[in-house]
Amino acid sequence: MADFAGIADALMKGKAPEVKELVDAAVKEGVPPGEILSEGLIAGMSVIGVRFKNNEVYVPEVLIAARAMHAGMDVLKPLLAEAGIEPKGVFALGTVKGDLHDIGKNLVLMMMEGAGYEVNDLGVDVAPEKFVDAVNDGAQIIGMSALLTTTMPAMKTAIETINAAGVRDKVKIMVGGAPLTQAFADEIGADGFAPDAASAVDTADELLTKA
Ligand code: B1M
Repeated sequence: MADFAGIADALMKGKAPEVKELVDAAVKEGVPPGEILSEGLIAGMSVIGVRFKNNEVYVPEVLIAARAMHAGMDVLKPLLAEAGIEPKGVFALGTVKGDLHDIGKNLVLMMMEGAGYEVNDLGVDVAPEKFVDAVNDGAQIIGMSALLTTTMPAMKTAIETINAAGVRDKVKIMVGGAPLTQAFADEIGADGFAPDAASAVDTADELLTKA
C-alpha cells in the first residue's frame, strides 16, 4: 500500500531524501506514477500553497518543499513520459525586459510544476520576441513577472508583440509581481492576474478552463 500521506508529509517538511525513498518504494510496489504524482507530491505541494497564501509558511519553507518535490519528480519524470501522462498544461514564465528579479518568478514556477503543469523557465530580462517563441513552442499560458514600476510597461510591449506576431489567440497571458494590480492587468490586455504564487495556479486553472 503506497504511503501517499507519508510522501506529502515529507514533502511539506522539505525532507528530500525521504520523499525520494518513499516515491521509489511506491514505484517498486507498482503504483502508477500519475497516482504517486497527484496523491503524494501534488497533494503536499497544494497544502504548502494554501499555507503560503495564508502567511502560515514563508519563502524559505516553499523553496525547501519545492526541492523535496524535485527529488520525487526526478524519479517520476521518466516514468510519466513512458506512461504518456499528459501535463495539465504548458506554462512558460519569464521576468520582463529590464527586470532581473527572479525569486517570485521561481516560486510561481515551482507551484505550477507542483500542480502538474509542464513549465518552461524563460529566465529574466526576457525580450518580447522570446515570449512569442514560447507560444510557438507550445505554451498554452504565458506568464510575465515584473517587480519594478519601471518595467511594468514592458509587459504591455510584450503583449503587443504577441498580438503583432498573430499568435494571441493561441495563448492565455497571465501577469504578476508586487507592484501589479488587476486593474493594470486589464489595462494592458492580459487575461489574468495573480497576487501570489499559490493563486497563480488557481488563475492558470481558470484560464485553461475558459480556453
Ligand atoms: Co530590487 N527592488 N532592485 N533587487 N528588490 C525591489 C523590488 C524594491 C521594491 C526595493 C525598494 O526600493 N523598496 C524596488 C522597486 C521599487 C519600484 O519599482 N517601485 C527595487 C529596486 C529599485 C531595485 C533596483 C533598481 C535597485 C538599484 O539597483 N538601484 C535593482 C533593479 C535591477 C533590475 O531588475 N534591473 C534591484 C535589484 C535587486 C537585487 C538584484 C539586489 C535583488 C534581486 C535578486 C533576485 O531576484 N535574484 C533585489 C531584491 C531581492 C528586492 C526585494 C528586496 C525583494 C524582492 C523579492 O524577491 N521578494 C524588493 C523589496 C521587497 O519586496 N521587500 C526589491 C520576494 C518574492 C517572493 O516576492 O517577487 O513579489 P515577489 O513575488 C511574489 C508575488 O509578487 C507573485 O508571486 C510571488 C510569490 O508569492 N508573483 C507573481 C511574482 N511574479 C508573478 C507572476 C505571476 C503571478 C504572481 O503570474 C505570471
